[in-house]
Amino acid sequence: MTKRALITGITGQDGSYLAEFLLEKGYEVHGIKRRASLFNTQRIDHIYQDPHTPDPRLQLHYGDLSDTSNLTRILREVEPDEVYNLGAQSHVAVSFEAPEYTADVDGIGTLRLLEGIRFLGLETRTRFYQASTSELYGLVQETPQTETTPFHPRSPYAVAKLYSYWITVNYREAYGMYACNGILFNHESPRRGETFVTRKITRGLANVAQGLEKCLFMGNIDALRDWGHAKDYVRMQWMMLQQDAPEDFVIATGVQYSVRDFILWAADELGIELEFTGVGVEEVGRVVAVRSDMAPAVKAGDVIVRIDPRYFRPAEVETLLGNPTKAKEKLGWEPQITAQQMCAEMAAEDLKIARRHALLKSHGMDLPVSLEK
Ligand code: NDP
Ligand code: GDR
Repeated sequence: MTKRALITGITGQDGSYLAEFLLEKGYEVHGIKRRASLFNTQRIDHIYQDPHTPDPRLQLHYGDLSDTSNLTRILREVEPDEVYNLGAQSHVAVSFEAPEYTADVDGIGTLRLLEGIRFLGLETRTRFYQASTSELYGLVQETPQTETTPFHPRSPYAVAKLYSYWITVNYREAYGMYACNGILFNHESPRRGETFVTRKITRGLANVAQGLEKCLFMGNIDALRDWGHAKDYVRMQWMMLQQDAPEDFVIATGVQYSVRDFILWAADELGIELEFTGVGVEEVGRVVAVRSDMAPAVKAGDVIVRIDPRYFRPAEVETLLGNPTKAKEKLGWEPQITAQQMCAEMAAEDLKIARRHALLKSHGMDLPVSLEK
């Protein structure tokens, strides 16, 4: 029997990798996409199938996590074996600006799905994965963090995700549903949204290298994160739904680096030797030497990284480091891509894009480069 999966957030970073993964496993994949005034399916266009083909294995439904009747109707139509709830307003800094919307989508949205499954009598058939997050630990109580480390969320995003974590546990305990949380630490890829720190760095430095931007403006570069690759992490999301009994798992690499480290790696991948000097908001990243033709627009002495306090958060999560022992021992999961390898892949992809832009520019076709607002 072909299994059917429903993915909320299929147009996002994880949704796109998970959809690829499940299609390769032979699943029929349904995804919820939002109506937008511009196309928003770039990450899945390569696996999209013309709906006129007979029995397309990837089907998209318009919907929104804020819309109960829409979610319930989609659940009824699809009758999924597995639901992956990846949809969210997923940006921590933005959640301080839109806290109520974030609570609705990232918190109550999860309840809407769980209730929909129950209302339709699917609770014994449908397995449910909740995209929980290391942001739950926030002000960390223990290092490294495990499945039993207490939570202390530090943003409206994390507080909304805390609700989702517990409502998932509650539906498991109250109704015997196969529902589980993956507590995932930061994971990135060339498909990462442009305003998350890793992608902002690789994209920004590639643009600087090619002369499309002058300088990269950063927030707290002392922040420490445990970064993995999204491809490794979506595999684990699927594995968590294939067990005999539902359980929650921490997914992390167990290795921690600073944002500053990531900037230095990305610069190095672009042939730029960079050094940081100064302290606090006066700290700058200055070019020491340029070692290749990848960065024709920069020269020794240029300041290409500066601190802009607008990117500081009202409450910061300074340090996160996960302990994935349970996932390794119980599920045999091992991350295969290191943070440095991932950074190299991201920098190479962003350099390709920046080179295309620079080429167009040199022929008088000046495409606007979106900068972070
Ligand atoms: P992205 O921001 O790349 O993707 C989020 C997805 O959610 C997009 O498809 C987006 O649609 C969709 N979405 C946003 N708002 C709504 C809404 N109101 N209704 C329905 N869909 C909506 O996130 P990631 O792929 O990186 O993360 C996937 C999930 O995992 C998220 O829940 C995130 O919070 C969580 N998480 C992520 C981690 C990470 O490091 N990446 C770590 C831990 C947890 P659109 O494309 O239209 O914007
Ligand atoms: P995070 O990821 O908040 O951990 O949430 P992000 O990449 O946004 O920030 C990581 C750290 O870098 C610091 N930082 C900056 N961040 C951004 N975005 N822009 C900057 O200019 C900048 N300068 C420094 C941040 O302060 C922070 O400490 C991500 C999201 O994917 C969540 O959805 C997910 O739940 C968590 O990871 C785990």
